Amino acid sequence: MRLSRYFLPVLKENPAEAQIVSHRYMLRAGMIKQQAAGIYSWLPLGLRVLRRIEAIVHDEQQRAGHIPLLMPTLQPADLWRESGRYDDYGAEMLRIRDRHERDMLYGPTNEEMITDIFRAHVESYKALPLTLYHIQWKFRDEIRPRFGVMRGREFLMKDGYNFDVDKPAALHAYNRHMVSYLRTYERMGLTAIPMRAASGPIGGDNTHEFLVLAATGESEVFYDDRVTALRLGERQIDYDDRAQVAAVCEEFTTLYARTDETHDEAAFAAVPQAHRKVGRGIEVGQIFYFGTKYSEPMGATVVTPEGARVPVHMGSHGIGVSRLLGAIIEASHDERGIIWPEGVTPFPVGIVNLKQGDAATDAACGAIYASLRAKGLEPLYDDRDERAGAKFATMDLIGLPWRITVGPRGLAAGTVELTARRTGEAEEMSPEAAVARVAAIYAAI
Ligand code: P5A
Repeated sequence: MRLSRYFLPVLKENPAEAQIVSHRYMLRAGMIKQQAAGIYSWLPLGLRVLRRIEAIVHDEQQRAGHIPLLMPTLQPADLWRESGRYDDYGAEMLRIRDRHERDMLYGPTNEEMITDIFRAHVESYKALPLTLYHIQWKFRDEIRPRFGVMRGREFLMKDGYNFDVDKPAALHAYNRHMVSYLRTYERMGLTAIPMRAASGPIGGDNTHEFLVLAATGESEVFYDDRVTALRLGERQIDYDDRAQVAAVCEEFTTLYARTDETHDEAAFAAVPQAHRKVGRGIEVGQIFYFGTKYSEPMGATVVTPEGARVPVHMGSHGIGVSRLLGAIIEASHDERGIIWPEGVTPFPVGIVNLKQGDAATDAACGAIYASLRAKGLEPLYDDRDERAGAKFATMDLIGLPWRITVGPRGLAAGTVELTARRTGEAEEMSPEAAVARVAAIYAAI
């Protein structure tokens, strides 16, 4: 993408309404624009990151055997009357009436609708286990939307729902989600710690939240700091292997880690003092097992091998897709701007032309641009007629992990400069070597 032809409405000033760094940088980098409290347009740069995050979520869900579908944002109130949640959900639910006076709502979550789909089409235990998921906009009329996409009213969620014949099978689905979430967050460069939590309006008593530690997080968290060193890494997971999946969950949930809702002072006191930490975290996901809470009132049953008709055991599992942009920026930035991890960056590399209009420099930039694209890497090429300082400031603000700087002086010696955004380290090398290096970095992730 040539910056001269792109739409990147960067702000020079710090927007007054932004209280935390991720919100400030998302506005300044021209990623989002607020349209109403807690409701945002996704501008091109923000959309590119959102799509990258979605792609990782899809990839890891499907690796775990979960099946995508797409449910609508608007739902009939009658489904929620069946589960009993229509009245319980309260003021957070946006209620709408259509021209036929039918009660509708903008979905805050989809337990009822997925249960309706299941009961319409599934009869036998032979269809199980089954996990369906989608990535879809939700609306919750939060009383205090704030911090940009972090606590929006309209926000993008991945929500998945498992259907199993009995509790042990459903607990395996719960564990499978926990492990697939660990991998999902790691691919985004995040450490998200599963913490025992409270279930709220979703229900059930088995639930974990995934927290990214950050001073600006909305949840108070209590943890043994050895939990922050755990990594799934490259290990192979067989998602059908109940024992292996359960062992990973045990590894990640044995050390003390709880949100304030389930915090237990006595148990926390048993953590060696040097490891006992109190902090704040951003909730980037939550998983639930709630048994037959929806299947029973809504009649979602299967016939077992013994011929009995039983309500299915269910759970639901959510990732805050749009919130993740904020969480990643909170975890990865400096005083000049965002530092995207390679896994989610909007563009893999930026090209800065130090002397726009100089024939040799323009040609070298054009060649680098073309060869990166030929390798499937879309660079952001700053071909504007601007001072070098302004170009560097834009690149630093929008946070591309790598930058290739091209100028007449370097070219005379046959070199360009490859700079790492995170460390600021720069290396001179031939244009071909810079392209090869960037390609190798992205081939490895
Ligand atoms: C699980 C999936 C659920 O709704 N039902 C379907 C269950 N869980 S949850 O914890 O309430 O939400 C899942 C994740 O969505 C993100 N989230 C938000 N993101 C931005 N703005 C909000 N107002 C908001 N509310 C929830 C969180 O990351 C949460 O973990």
